[in-house]
Formats: sequence, structure tokens, C-alpha cells
Amino acid sequence: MRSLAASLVTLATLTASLSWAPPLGAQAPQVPANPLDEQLANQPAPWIVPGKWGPRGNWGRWGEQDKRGMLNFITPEMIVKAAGLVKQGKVYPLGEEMHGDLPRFITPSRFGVQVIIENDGYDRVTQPGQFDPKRNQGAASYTIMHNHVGTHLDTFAHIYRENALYNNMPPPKPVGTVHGDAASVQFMVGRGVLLDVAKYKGQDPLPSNYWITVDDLKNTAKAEGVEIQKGDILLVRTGWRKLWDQPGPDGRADLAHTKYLQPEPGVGPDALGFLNDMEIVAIGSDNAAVEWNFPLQPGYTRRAFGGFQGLPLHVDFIWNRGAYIIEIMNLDELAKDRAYEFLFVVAPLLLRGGVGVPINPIAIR
Ligand code: UVW
Repeated sequence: MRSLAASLVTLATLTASLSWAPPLGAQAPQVPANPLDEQLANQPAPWIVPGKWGPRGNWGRWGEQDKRGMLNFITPEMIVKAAGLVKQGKVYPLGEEMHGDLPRFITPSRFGVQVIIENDGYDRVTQPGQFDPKRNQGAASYTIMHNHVGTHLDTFAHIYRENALYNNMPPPKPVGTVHGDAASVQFMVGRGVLLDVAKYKGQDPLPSNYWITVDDLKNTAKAEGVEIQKGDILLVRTGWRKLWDQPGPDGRADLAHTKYLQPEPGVGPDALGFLNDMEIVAIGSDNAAVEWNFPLQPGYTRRAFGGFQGLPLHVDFIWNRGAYIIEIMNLDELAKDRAYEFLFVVAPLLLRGGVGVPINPIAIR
């Protein structure tokens, strides 16, 4: 009985990991290299090139105790300038609604959000169906939620190497993580720029596993008549979010979200140098991981940076540069209005120990 339970746990763990990890070699024939990936094969990974301020890219740039990384780059003057983009008073919520079947990856271990109404709440003071005019009625709820579902911010504790987070902070532990957590972010306010690559390429959504090149980013900005500036928060639209609710081949609801859970279009690692030069503080997208080849195409072996098999944009942004990643955004209204630059605001839940945090970013113009 015990060994049956152990096997079931192993099977469940294996199923969970297979939903995004490369399948075992025997099951997945090798896939030829993407030529863009091959071109970067002999380039050093950005995080192994010594930084200007310390042993890594931005480590030490804002002092040894700093927990906010690139957010320090945005000065009060830059916020005043970004606020000057507000001309119409139009506000765009960029978060997905949170519910039991919200977009997410790494299923089934990442379940939907469960909101539970407490069952001994205010209504207990009256009998069911009765109303006491001398009292109010009310309710309260609690929530069970994975922190990396729906629209969420990845904090520094999410990705680390060599047993240290960005800025040499200690890695997260089950209780008492206070480094690189959601509470350390405090706020994110600055100039936001939407790069609607799906519109620029005339394919909405972009094809599965499409590599968004650095030229795609620059050319999209040019086509939109907007300039990418130092310290920006860049939002890259792929159009992929609409696939979450696509019906199955029989035209009925696809509860497995088969189309969404394919390798998604995303930003290729050739863009990392440019994003670093432009001091990009955060990058967000309407896909699951912002970057190219997530989930990893079955049978694919990565070539860039000497065959690094992790997520290069995640390592460079979060670990090396102390920059932020926002995933599963809803950028459709902004795109519809061709709103390409705006004041961007995130006030994350100050969740101590939260490695990720669901957010509803706001664009205002
Ligand atoms: C990745 O970082 C790939 O995604 P998430 O934040 O959902 O774990």
C-alpha cells in the first residue's frame, strides 16, 4: 500500500514536470537547431561576463544591502516625466481576472485560484432567509493561490545560481524568506512602452515558438513611432493569451488548454545585450515566460551561450541584472487603442516570502 502511494506520488510528480520539461530522450526525436539559436552558440552568456560594479552585471550597483535592483534606476524625475504621458486620464488594467481556470503553466501542479467564503461569517447573526434591519449583512473570504498563476511578477528569489540570489542575497527558504521577495519590490512606477510585435509582424498570435529578435523589438518601436528609452518597462505583445480559451478540435471547450500549452512565441536571447544597454527595468508579455522556447519544444537542445539549457532571459534579468519579469499580461486593450507609451504602475501585494506575486499592473495615458 505504501509503495503504491509512493508510486502514485512519483507518477504525479513526473506528470507535473513533463508538462514543461523536455520529454525523456527516447520519446522525443531531436529537433534541428533554430539558426538564430545556433548563431549564439559560441557567445558567452551575459552573466559570465564580469560586471562593472561587482562580480556580476548589476551586483553591488546600489550597495550590498540593496533588494530592489533595477527599480533604483528610475529616479523621481523619471517618474514625473512618465506622469507627463497622462493626457486623457484613460486607465488600462493589464492583469487577467483571477479564478479557478486562469491561464497558467506547469500544470497540474499550478492550480487555479480558489476563493472560499468563510462559512461562519456575518450572516450567522440571522437565520437563513431572514433579514434583521438593525444589522448589516456581509461576508469575508480567503484564498488558496499559487503565486505564479495568471498575471504575476517574478521576484529575485525566483531564479538563482551558485546558491545565491541577485546581489549575493541568500536563497529562499520555506520560512522566513525576506530577500528577493514580493515585499522587497515595494512599488514599480515608470514609463511603460508597448511593443505590439504581433501587429508589426502581421500575425496575431505570432506562431508557436516564434523567436522575437532584437530587430523585431526595434522595428516594432519604429513602426509605432515610439522610442525605447533607458529605464523603460517594456511590454511585448505576442497575441498568445487568446489561445487559453480556444476550443478543442471538436469545437467544445478544451479543458486541457492544448493550444495554449504549446511552446509559445517569445523574446530571443539575442535581445539581451540591447535590453541591458537600454537599462530595461522590467519586461512583461502576454505569454507565460516572456522568453523564447517556453515550454521547451520537445526534443530540442538549446544552442545559445554554449548550450545553456535553462531560461537565459530569466537568468540575465533576474539573477544578473536585478531586473523584473511580468508574465501572462493582458495587453489587448492597449493594443486596440494603439497606446504605445504610458505611465506604468504596479503596487504588488507586500507578500513577505512571496517568490512571485499576482498583480494587476495599470497603464495610464
Ligand atoms: C517562469 O519563470 C518560466 O514562469 P513562472 O514565473 O510562471 O514560474
